[in-house]
Amino acid sequence: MQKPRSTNSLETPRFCGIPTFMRLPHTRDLDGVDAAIIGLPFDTGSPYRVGCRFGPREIRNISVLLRPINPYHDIDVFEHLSVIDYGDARIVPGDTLRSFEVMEEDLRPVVSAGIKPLCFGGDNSVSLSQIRELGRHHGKISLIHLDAHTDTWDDYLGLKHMSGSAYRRGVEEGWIDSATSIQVGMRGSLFSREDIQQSVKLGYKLIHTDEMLEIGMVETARRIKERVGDNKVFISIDMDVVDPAYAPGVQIPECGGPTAHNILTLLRNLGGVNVVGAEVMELNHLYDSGEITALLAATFGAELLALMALNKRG
Ligand SMILES: [Mn+2]
Repeated sequence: MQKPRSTNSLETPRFCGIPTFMRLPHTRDLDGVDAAIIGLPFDTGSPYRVGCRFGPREIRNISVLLRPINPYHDIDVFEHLSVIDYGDARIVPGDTLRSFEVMEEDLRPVVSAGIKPLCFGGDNSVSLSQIRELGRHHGKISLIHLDAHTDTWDDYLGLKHMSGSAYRRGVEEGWIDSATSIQVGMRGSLFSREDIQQSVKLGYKLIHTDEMLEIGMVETARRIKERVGDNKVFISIDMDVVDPAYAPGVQIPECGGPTAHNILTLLRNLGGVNVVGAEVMELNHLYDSGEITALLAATFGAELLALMALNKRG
Protein backbone atom coordinates (compact mmCIF):
# COMPACT_ATOMS: atom_id res chain seq x y z
CA MET A 1 0.00 0.00 0.00
CA GLN A 2 1.17 3.51 -0.85
CA LYS A 3 1.90 5.33 2.40
CA PRO A 4 -0.27 8.39 3.09
CA ARG A 5 1.58 11.63 2.36
CA SER A 6 1.03 15.21 3.44
CA THR A 7 -0.39 17.52 0.81
CA ASN A 8 2.69 19.16 -0.70
CA SER A 9 2.66 22.82 0.29
CA LEU A 10 5.00 23.63 -2.61
CA GLU A 11 2.14 22.63 -4.92
CA THR A 12 -0.99 23.58 -2.94
CA PRO A 13 -0.92 26.64 -0.68
CA ARG A 14 -1.18 25.85 3.01
CA PHE A 15 -4.29 27.96 3.51
CA CYS A 16 -6.25 25.89 0.96
CA GLY A 17 -8.23 22.80 1.88
CA ILE A 18 -9.54 21.37 5.17
CA PRO A 19 -6.81 21.50 7.83
CA THR A 20 -5.85 18.03 9.05
CA PHE A 21 -2.73 17.40 11.13
CA MET A 22 0.31 18.10 8.91
CA ARG A 23 -2.04 17.98 5.89
CA LEU A 24 -2.33 14.18 6.20
CA PRO A 25 -5.40 12.37 4.85
CA HIS A 26 -8.44 12.25 7.13
CA THR A 27 -9.78 8.70 7.14
CA ARG A 28 -11.01 5.95 9.46
CA ASP A 29 -9.60 3.24 7.19
CA LEU A 30 -6.96 1.63 9.39
CA ASP A 31 -5.54 -0.73 6.77
CA GLY A 32 -1.74 -0.54 6.78
CA VAL A 33 -1.70 2.36 9.24
CA ASP A 34 1.17 2.71 11.76
CA ALA A 35 0.07 5.82 13.67
CA ALA A 36 -3.17 7.77 13.96
CA ILE A 37 -3.75 11.38 14.97
CA ILE A 38 -6.76 11.60 17.29
CA GLY A 39 -8.26 14.72 18.87
CA LEU A 40 -9.65 14.52 22.40
CA PRO A 41 -11.57 17.81 22.69
CA PHE A 42 -12.66 17.45 26.30
CA ASP A 43 -12.08 20.15 28.91
CA THR A 44 -14.61 19.78 31.70
CA GLY A 45 -11.92 18.08 33.78
CA SER A 46 -10.25 21.51 34.02
CA PRO A 47 -10.35 23.09 37.47
CA TYR A 48 -9.16 26.47 36.12
CA ARG A 49 -9.10 27.83 32.54
CA VAL A 50 -11.68 25.98 30.47
CA GLY A 51 -11.12 26.01 26.68
CA CYS A 52 -8.79 23.10 25.90
CA ARG A 53 -11.70 21.65 23.89
CA PHE A 54 -10.45 23.84 21.05
CA GLY A 55 -6.92 22.40 21.30
CA PRO A 56 -7.12 19.70 18.59
CA ARG A 57 -8.69 22.08 16.09
CA GLU A 58 -6.10 24.81 16.66
CA ILE A 59 -3.20 22.35 16.53
CA ARG A 60 -4.45 21.00 13.21
CA ASN A 61 -4.92 24.53 11.88
CA ILE A 62 -1.34 25.68 12.55
CA SER A 63 0.21 22.26 11.77
CA VAL A 64 -0.10 23.00 8.04
CA LEU A 65 3.21 24.84 8.54
CA LEU A 66 5.09 21.61 9.32
CA ARG A 67 7.08 19.67 6.75
CA PRO A 68 7.58 15.90 6.43
CA ILE A 69 11.35 15.71 6.86
CA ASN A 70 12.82 15.87 10.35
CA PRO A 71 16.43 17.04 9.88
CA TYR A 72 17.44 16.34 13.49
CA HIS A 73 17.03 12.60 12.89
CA ASP A 74 17.60 12.92 9.14
CA ILE A 75 14.34 11.08 8.45
CA ASP A 76 11.41 11.52 6.08
CA VAL A 77 8.78 10.65 8.67
CA PHE A 78 6.04 9.54 6.27
CA GLU A 79 8.40 7.42 4.20
CA HIS A 80 8.73 5.08 7.18
CA LEU A 81 5.53 5.68 9.12
CA SER A 82 2.05 5.41 7.64
CA VAL A 83 0.08 8.16 9.44
CA ILE A 84 -3.55 9.25 9.12
CA ASP A 85 -5.66 11.89 10.80
CA TYR A 86 -8.42 9.79 12.40
CA GLY A 87 -10.40 12.85 13.47
CA ASP A 88 -11.70 13.37 17.00
CA ALA A 89 -12.92 10.86 19.52
CA ARG A 90 -16.47 11.41 20.73
CA ILE A 91 -16.90 13.22 24.02
CA VAL A 92 -19.83 14.38 26.15
CA PRO A 93 -19.12 17.86 27.54
CA GLY A 94 -19.70 17.99 31.28
CA ASP A 95 -19.89 14.23 31.76
CA THR A 96 -16.41 12.91 32.40
CA LEU A 97 -17.29 9.26 33.04
CA ARG A 98 -19.54 9.02 29.96
CA SER A 99 -16.78 10.73 27.95
CA PHE A 100 -14.26 8.12 29.10
CA GLU A 101 -16.61 5.37 27.88
CA VAL A 102 -17.14 6.76 24.39
CA MET A 103 -13.54 7.92 23.98
CA GLU A 104 -12.29 4.45 24.89
CA GLU A 105 -14.75 2.94 22.38
CA ASP A 106 -13.29 5.20 19.69
CA LEU A 107 -9.65 4.58 20.65
CA ARG A 108 -10.10 0.79 20.88
CA PRO A 109 -10.13 -0.11 17.15
CA VAL A 110 -6.95 1.93 16.69
CA VAL A 111 -4.99 0.63 19.66
CA SER A 112 -6.18 -2.97 19.37
CA ALA A 113 -4.93 -3.01 15.74
CA GLY A 114 -1.44 -2.22 17.07
CA ILE A 115 -1.62 1.33 15.72
CA LYS A 116 0.11 4.03 17.74
CA PRO A 117 -2.23 6.86 18.76
CA LEU A 118 -0.92 10.42 18.87
CA CYS A 119 -3.64 12.31 20.73
CA PHE A 120 -4.14 16.04 21.06
CA GLY A 121 -6.10 17.39 24.05
CA GLY A 122 -8.13 18.41 25.69
CA ASP A 123 -7.26 18.58 29.36
CA ASN A 124 -5.21 15.91 31.09
CA SER A 125 -8.21 14.15 32.67
CA VAL A 126 -8.76 12.23 29.43
CA SER A 127 -5.19 10.90 29.46
CA LEU A 128 -6.66 8.10 31.54
CA SER A 129 -8.70 6.84 28.57
CA GLN A 130 -5.59 6.45 26.46
CA ILE A 131 -3.64 4.84 29.30
CA ARG A 132 -6.48 2.35 29.80
CA GLU A 133 -6.68 1.42 26.12
CA LEU A 134 -2.90 1.14 25.75
CA GLY A 135 -2.77 -0.95 28.92
CA ARG A 136 -5.57 -3.26 27.74
CA HIS A 137 -3.67 -3.95 24.51
CA HIS A 138 -0.02 -3.86 25.60
CA GLY A 139 -0.12 -4.75 29.30
CA LYS A 140 1.70 -2.47 31.75
CA ILE A 141 3.30 0.54 30.08
CA SER A 142 6.04 2.94 31.15
CA LEU A 143 5.25 6.64 31.28
CA ILE A 144 7.40 9.60 30.28
CA HIS A 145 5.43 12.56 31.62
CA LEU A 146 6.56 16.12 30.81
CA ASP A 147 4.53 18.54 32.92
CA ALA A 148 4.96 21.38 35.44
CA HIS A 149 2.62 19.37 37.69
CA THR A 150 2.64 15.78 38.90
CA ASP A 151 -1.08 15.20 38.20
CA THR A 152 -1.10 12.59 40.94
CA TRP A 153 -3.64 14.21 43.26
CA ASP A 154 -6.19 11.81 44.75
CA ASP A 155 -9.13 14.12 44.25
CA TYR A 156 -10.00 17.66 43.28
CA LEU A 157 -13.11 19.26 44.80
CA GLY A 158 -14.15 15.75 45.74
CA LEU A 159 -13.90 14.49 42.15
CA LYS A 160 -11.69 11.51 41.26
CA HIS A 161 -11.27 12.32 37.57
CA MET A 162 -9.88 15.79 36.96
CA SER A 163 -6.91 17.04 34.93
CA GLY A 164 -4.67 16.60 37.99
CA SER A 165 -5.42 12.96 38.78
CA ALA A 166 -4.89 10.79 35.67
CA TYR A 167 -1.37 9.64 36.59
CA ARG A 168 -2.49 8.47 40.02
CA ARG A 169 -5.50 6.61 38.61
CA GLY A 170 -3.31 5.04 35.89
CA VAL A 171 -1.07 3.47 38.55
CA GLU A 172 -3.96 2.47 40.84
CA GLU A 173 -5.79 0.78 37.97
CA GLY A 174 -2.63 -1.18 37.14
CA TRP A 175 -1.89 0.21 33.67
CA ILE A 176 1.29 2.19 34.45
CA ASP A 177 4.48 0.53 35.71
CA SER A 178 5.60 3.41 37.92
CA ALA A 179 8.92 1.68 38.72
CA THR A 180 9.99 2.27 35.11
CA SER A 181 8.21 5.63 34.69
CA ILE A 182 9.39 9.20 35.11
CA GLN A 183 7.86 12.63 35.58
CA VAL A 184 9.87 15.61 34.33
CA GLY A 185 9.49 19.38 34.68
CA MET A 186 7.73 19.87 38.01
CA ARG A 187 7.96 23.36 39.51
CA GLY A 188 6.02 26.08 41.24
CA SER A 189 4.00 26.44 44.41
CA LEU A 190 2.32 23.50 46.14
CA PHE A 191 -0.98 22.84 47.89
CA SER A 192 0.93 20.83 50.47
CA ARG A 193 4.41 19.38 50.94
CA GLU A 194 2.90 16.04 49.94
CA ASP A 195 2.30 17.20 46.35
CA ILE A 196 5.68 15.90 45.19
CA GLN A 197 6.01 13.08 47.71
CA GLN A 198 2.69 11.60 46.57
CA SER A 199 4.30 10.80 43.19
CA VAL A 200 7.36 9.26 44.85
CA LYS A 201 5.04 7.13 47.02
CA LEU A 202 3.29 5.90 43.88
CA GLY A 203 6.73 4.73 42.64
CA TYR A 204 7.56 7.44 40.11
CA LYS A 205 10.99 8.99 39.65
CA LEU A 206 10.94 12.77 39.25
CA ILE A 207 13.24 15.31 37.61
CA HIS A 208 12.21 18.83 38.60
CA THR A 209 12.54 21.80 36.27
CA ASP A 210 15.53 23.18 38.22
CA GLU A 211 17.38 19.86 38.04
CA MET A 212 16.57 19.49 34.34
CA LEU A 213 17.93 22.95 33.57
CA GLU A 214 21.03 22.32 35.69
CA ILE A 215 22.01 18.98 34.14
CA GLY A 216 20.89 19.96 30.63
CA MET A 217 18.54 18.34 28.14
CA VAL A 218 20.93 15.70 26.79
CA GLU A 219 21.62 14.33 30.27
CA THR A 220 17.91 14.57 31.17
CA ALA A 221 17.09 12.52 28.08
CA ARG A 222 19.76 9.98 29.01
CA ARG A 223 18.26 9.55 32.50
CA ILE A 224 14.76 9.18 31.01
CA LYS A 225 15.97 6.48 28.62
CA GLU A 226 17.78 4.70 31.42
CA ARG A 227 14.57 4.70 33.47
CA VAL A 228 12.22 3.32 30.79
CA GLY A 229 14.71 0.92 29.19
CA ASP A 230 13.22 -1.22 26.40
CA ASN A 231 9.70 -1.14 27.83
CA LYS A 232 6.66 0.02 25.90
CA VAL A 233 6.37 3.73 26.54
CA PHE A 234 3.59 6.30 26.55
CA ILE A 235 4.91 9.87 26.22
CA SER A 236 2.66 12.58 27.67
CA ILE A 237 3.38 16.27 27.21
CA ASP A 238 1.39 18.90 29.09
CA MET A 239 2.07 22.20 27.30
CA ASP A 240 2.50 23.89 30.69
CA VAL A 241 5.87 22.13 31.09
CA VAL A 242 7.19 24.98 28.92
CA ASP A 243 7.65 28.47 30.37
CA PRO A 244 4.54 30.68 29.89
CA ALA A 245 6.69 33.07 27.84
CA TYR A 246 6.86 30.37 25.15
CA ALA A 247 3.54 28.69 25.89
CA PRO A 248 1.00 31.14 27.37
CA GLY A 249 -2.01 29.24 26.05
CA VAL A 250 -2.43 26.58 28.72
CA GLN A 251 -4.85 25.80 31.51
CA ILE A 252 -2.52 26.29 34.50
CA PRO A 253 0.71 28.20 33.68
CA GLU A 254 3.78 28.00 35.96
CA CYS A 255 6.57 30.58 35.86
CA GLY A 256 10.26 29.78 35.40
CA GLY A 257 10.16 26.82 33.05
CA PRO A 258 12.27 25.51 30.20
CA THR A 259 12.18 27.18 26.80
CA ALA A 260 10.54 25.77 23.68
CA HIS A 261 14.03 24.90 22.42
CA ASN A 262 14.86 23.06 25.66
CA ILE A 263 11.91 20.69 25.37
CA LEU A 264 12.40 20.19 21.62
CA THR A 265 16.03 19.26 22.35
CA LEU A 266 14.88 16.86 25.05
CA LEU A 267 12.44 15.13 22.66
CA ARG A 268 15.07 14.96 19.90
CA ASN A 269 17.34 13.08 22.28
CA LEU A 270 14.78 10.36 23.02
CA GLY A 271 15.47 8.40 19.82
CA GLY A 272 15.24 4.65 20.37
CA VAL A 273 12.58 4.82 23.09
CA ASN A 274 9.90 2.21 22.30
CA VAL A 275 6.93 4.59 21.89
CA VAL A 276 3.52 2.88 21.68
CA GLY A 277 1.46 6.04 22.11
CA ALA A 278 1.80 9.73 22.84
CA GLU A 279 -0.21 12.81 23.64
CA VAL A 280 0.11 16.60 23.64
CA MET A 281 -2.35 18.07 26.11
CA GLU A 282 -3.69 21.23 27.72
CA LEU A 283 -3.36 23.67 24.83
CA ASN A 284 -5.82 26.43 25.64
CA HIS A 285 -6.10 28.50 22.52
CA LEU A 286 -8.26 31.14 24.25
CA TYR A 287 -5.18 32.30 26.19
CA ASP A 288 -2.70 31.87 23.35
CA SER A 289 -0.92 34.75 21.66
CA GLY A 290 -0.04 34.72 17.97
CA GLU A 291 -0.66 30.93 17.95
CA ILE A 292 2.77 30.35 19.55
CA THR A 293 1.51 27.68 21.95
CA ALA A 294 -0.49 25.96 19.21
CA LEU A 295 2.53 25.94 16.90
CA LEU A 296 4.70 24.49 19.65
CA ALA A 297 2.08 21.82 20.43
CA ALA A 298 1.94 20.87 16.73
CA THR A 299 5.74 20.79 16.57
CA PHE A 300 5.90 18.52 19.63
CA GLY A 301 3.44 16.27 17.78
CA ALA A 302 5.71 16.17 14.73
CA GLU A 303 8.71 15.30 16.94
CA LEU A 304 6.72 12.47 18.55
CA LEU A 305 5.88 11.11 15.08
CA ALA A 306 9.58 11.28 14.23
CA LEU A 307 10.36 9.11 17.28
CA MET A 308 7.74 6.59 16.08
CA ALA A 309 9.24 6.69 12.56
CA LEU A 310 12.69 5.95 14.05
CA ASN A 311 11.19 2.89 15.82
CA LYS A 312 9.79 1.71 12.49
CA ARG A 313 13.01 2.30 10.57
CA GLY A 314 14.95 0.42 13.28
MN1 LIG B 1 0.26 20.64 34.16
